[in-house]
Formats: sequence, C-alpha cells, structure tokens
Amino acid sequence: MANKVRANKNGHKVSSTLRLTVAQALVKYLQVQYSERDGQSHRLIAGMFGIFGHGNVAGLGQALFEYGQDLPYYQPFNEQSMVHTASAYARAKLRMSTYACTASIGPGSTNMLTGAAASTINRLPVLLLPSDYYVTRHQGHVLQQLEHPISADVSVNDAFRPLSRFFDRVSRPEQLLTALPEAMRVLTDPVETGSVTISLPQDVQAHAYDFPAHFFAPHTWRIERRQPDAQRIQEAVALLKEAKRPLIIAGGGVHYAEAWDELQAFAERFGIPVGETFSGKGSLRKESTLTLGGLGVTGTPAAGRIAAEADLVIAIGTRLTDFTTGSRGAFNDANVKFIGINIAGFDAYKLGALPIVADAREALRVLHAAAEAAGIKPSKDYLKKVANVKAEWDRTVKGSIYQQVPGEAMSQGQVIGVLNKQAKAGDTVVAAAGGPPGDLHKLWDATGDRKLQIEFGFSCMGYEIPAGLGVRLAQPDGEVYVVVGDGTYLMNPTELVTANQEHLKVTVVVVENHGYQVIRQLQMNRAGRSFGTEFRARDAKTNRLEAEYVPIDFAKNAESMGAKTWHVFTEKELGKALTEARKYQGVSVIVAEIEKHRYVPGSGVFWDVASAEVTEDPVTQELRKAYEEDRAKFQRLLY
Ligand SMILES: Cc1ncc(C[n+]2csc(CCOP(=O)(O)OP(=O)(O)O)c2C)c(N)n1
Ligand SMILES: [Mg+2]
Repeated sequence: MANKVRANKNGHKVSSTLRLTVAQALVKYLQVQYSERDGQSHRLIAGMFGIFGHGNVAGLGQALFEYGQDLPYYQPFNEQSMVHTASAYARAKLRMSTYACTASIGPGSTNMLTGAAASTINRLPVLLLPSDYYVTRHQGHVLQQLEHPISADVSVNDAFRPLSRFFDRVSRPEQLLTALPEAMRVLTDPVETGSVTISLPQDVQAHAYDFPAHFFAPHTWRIERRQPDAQRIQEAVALLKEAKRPLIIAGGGVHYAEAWDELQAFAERFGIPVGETFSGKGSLRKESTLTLGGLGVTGTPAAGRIAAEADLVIAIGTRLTDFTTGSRGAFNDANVKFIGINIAGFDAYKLGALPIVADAREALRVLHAAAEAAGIKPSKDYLKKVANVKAEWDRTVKGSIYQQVPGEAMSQGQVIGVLNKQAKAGDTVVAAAGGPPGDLHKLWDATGDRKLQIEFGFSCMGYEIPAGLGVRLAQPDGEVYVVVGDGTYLMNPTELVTANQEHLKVTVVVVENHGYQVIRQLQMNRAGRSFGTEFRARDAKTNRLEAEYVPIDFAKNAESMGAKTWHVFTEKELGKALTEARKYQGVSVIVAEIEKHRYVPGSGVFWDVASAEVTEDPVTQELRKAYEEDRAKFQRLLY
C-alpha cells in the first residue's frame, strides 16, 4: 500500500491517497464506521460473515486476510443463515450495529435473497455484498452466469433490488466513494433501514485505485430522534379526551426507540391497557395489570376482547400486519379511531390513523405531558374490566394450558410453561416459524427482562438457529434459547457448526411433533383434510403420504454437529435438561417430544385465510360457509 501525497503545479499538497483494491478499501472503510444515539457509540459493522467461491476469494477473501484484523471474519454454512445471524444481531443491538455478508457469484449470492427479504421486511439493517460477473467481459460467459438473451447487463443479483432498501453495483473502483456512504446512511436511518446490497463484480473487487486517504477516517452516523409535530399532539389529546376504552398496541418500534419506561409511565398514568405485537413483546417491562400480553390472531383472548371493544387504538411502532389487526377484523367498535405513532409516515397513516410521525420515545414524552395538561384521567370502571379480563386469561393458562392431559405427551404450551419457569432476567428466546412463535406470543412472560426475539415479519423457517447465534454475539450474558419446530430444524440446522466453531453458548429446543403441525391445524380449519403436512411415508394404496410417521433422530443429527443433546418426553425431564444446559458452556440441543395435535387455545381473533369457494367436498363446503360468516362478522374495511 503506497501512501501518496500529490502536489499540484503550484507545489501545494492536494490530497494523500491510498492505493488499494476495491475489496481492501471496503474492508478498511467498514472498520471505521460508527453509529451513535443519545451519546452512545457503537461499531456499525461488527464483522463480516462469508462463504468464499471464485467470485470473492481473490477479492474480499484476500482483503480480509490482509486488512481485516479489525473486522473479524465468521464462517457460516449457508449464505441464507449468515444474513439471519446479522439481522438477529442487529435486532438485539437495537439496530445500532450489524454485520456484513459476502457471498460468491451466482448461487452463493442468490442464497442470500431470502435473508435479504427477511431483513428488509423486519426493518433490520444488514450489509450484503453479493459477488457479480466480470465487468470487463474479456472472459466471455463465466461459470454460474445467467445469460439473459435480451438484457446483457442483467445478473442474478438484480433479484436483490426489490428486496433491498438500497442497491448499487460497483463496476468501477471510484464508485465506492459514493456507494459506501449512501449504504451507511440507509443502514442507520430508522425509516429506511433494511437490507443494503452492494453488488461487487469479481474482477472489480481486485482492481486497484488511489483512494483519498480521508475516505478511511473514522465516521460516525448519528441516529436522530425525530420530534412530534405539536399540532398532531393536540389532535391526539382531543381523541384521548373522548376515549372511553383506549388501547395501546406496542410494536417493535418501542424497543428500537428504547421507549419502555415512557410507555409504562404513559399507560399507567392514563389507564390504558397494552397489547404487544410479535416484535413488540416485552415492551412493558414491569408486570402491570395493564399488560394484556400478545395481541392479535395469536395473542391472548384477553387482548382480543379488549381490542374488539376499544374505541381508540394507539398503535406505536407497529406495521399493523394482518396478525395484529386480525385481517382488519380485530376492532369491532363502530366508531373506533386510531392514532399511529411511528417514525415512518408509511406506517403512521395506516388504518386511517391520526399520524404522529416521530420517534416513539419522544412522541410518548410529549403526548404524556400534553395529556396531563389536558387533565386526562384513567377510568376506574375500564381498569376494573381490563383487570378482570386479564385475570380470567391467567386462570386459563394456569388451570388448563399448563396441565398435563392424561394419556398424552406433553403439549407445546407445557414446554413454554417450563421455559417460562426456568428463564431468568437477561435470557432471550428466539422463534420465527411454525407453532412456536404464536404460542410464545401468547404465553411467554416477557416481564422482568426475559427477552423475546420473534421474527414474524417474514416468519422464515430456518431463521431460528442462525438468529440464536446473532443474539449470542450481541449479548454475552444470559441464556439464548432457540425454540424451533422439527420441520424447521430439518430445513436449516447447520449453523450449529458455526456455533461450535465460535464457542457460542446456545440452547436449541427442538419441538418434535412429526409434522408441519401448525399448518395442519390451519388446513383442518379451512380445508378439513390432512394432506402433505405430516412427516409420513407413502401409502401404497392411496399413493399419498399418509402411512406411518418416518423416524428421524434429531438428537443424533445435532450430536453429529458437536452439540450436547437430550431427548425428553415430560415436563420434569425438560426442566432437568434445561438446568443442565444452563450449566453447559457449549451448544445444547434438547429434543422435546410433544402431542402432535394438541394446540394452545386460540385468541378468538379472525384471520383471513379463505377456504375453497367451490368444492365437491362437503367437509370443505361447511368450512367455507363458516369462513364467509366469520368474514362478514369481523372484517370491516378501514382506510
Ligand atoms: C421458508 C418457509 N417455508 C414455508 C413456510 C410456511 N410454514 C409456516 S409454518 C410451517 C411448518 C413448520 O413446521 P415445524 O417447524 O415442524 O413447526 P410446527 O408447525 O410443527 O409447530 C410452514 C411450512 C415458512 N414459514 N417458511
Ligand atoms: Mg413440527
């Protein structure tokens, strides 16, 4: 690396430069980027995950070896996984920090697409560096290249465009000078953040350029706290004044804005119950009679009832997806009104809400003061009603969900009950797809700093184990529990090897029920026939997958990747395994056999998944009728 100081014709120094390859410049640049909020500084890019192939081994691989001392390299075993790890890390770090991910040309890069979508949908910053085909084209068409017959400049990496919040292809070295600052800006913008993709052609990664030295000076990207508009606050106070049955929906934005104390103070001061979305679980950190737990399709019946009758819904930091709004069927008061507090106007205006486009913490502080000044007070009757509804649900949980049904295996509800009992402050549970996220949404006690990371924006099978690693990388203390269905485990167990490699302590609970049972439940409710949702062998007579359950030894599989394993059948055995796993410093996998078709009770909130409109099957015809009745009863179009 030559450090050049140039002089212009008058003899003045103009700029010193560093001659580096594109990949080397990228590595050096990423090492000195910082995020900052409220005076707290973080390394924005903590390291780089990657799988090398011909597309990046001589470019980024070489650069990481030579200049990557301060940008640790991690080795995943599937490119999709590394993006999930980066997302989960970013989430645990409240979006202040993330990882970069490098992948080789072609399949290595397209393997990241699912991860890219998951990050963008969940608004989690990740920096993706897919490799791309030669810019020079001396080589003709190369291995793994898509030969598009009419668009010669299209590559498979163009598939990242709709999944990214920022996309650029660096086809000349100097483009890094504009591409990278824009990438960092988007990563640290709370509204725009998501997957940021910089496509790096293989040859360009190794091309050299005289980069200005100041490009590698440390840079801090400050994350702003946007203040609410004063007039909107007054309008919101007017709505609060009229409201008799207000409800707060707390979403992930409460966490990202660190608005926990402000939310608790606001809810308690004005007597407003709080239901939490998947991402918003744990928003109310202290136990309170106002905590309704999870809200929506997989929420508690208590939250469902309060939502159905609410006349004012204050949605804070939520995207208001169908699971939260019951496919727009959860709010049944004829005159229900909405206030949307969100950093993104896109979300704040949803459901025709009065929008407060602001940082959640700042908005709550200002709204609190304004509501107090307006003399708004809690209603005793409403508080009593909320407490009663909540107490009824608590009795159901203790009295039936956590009880063993004689003659059956334990239920998933019981598994969560045991986990709830075992979990301590600082522990985190991770889930994403299958039955676990919904049941945790309903049953997990997230008070007392027992954290929960549910990825339910994309609900991506295969997110869970890589995400467990991401959470562990972000927080060295506390247990990291990954709760994963058997189907999901089969889809992507291999990051257990990375966990071992990095000596990351994680405990994976594989819930074994021999099928995609949450989908089978939906199928029975909407089609009425079990088909293709259980792990059964082919039946010679029917030519369908409905013969015996296929044997799978999950513990042996996990053991083969270096995990310590347990196979448990009862609550007692599960409790013992969890206690032992807490003491074990490596990767633990507990396989818990549960009753196949024993489900946790529903919330009573509608979810619009339509049965077939025409069918010869009388069972499905009946279900279609019920579906149409439910839709007519619950669903109103709200603009
Ligand atoms: C990548 C991906 N493919 C398909 C789905 C649709 N899906 C949602 S849950 C589920 C079944 C998961 O099975 P398992 O992990 O065994 O959990 P269980 O349903 O038995 O609780 C499927 C296939 C998905 N969410 N993600
Ligand atoms: Mg299963």
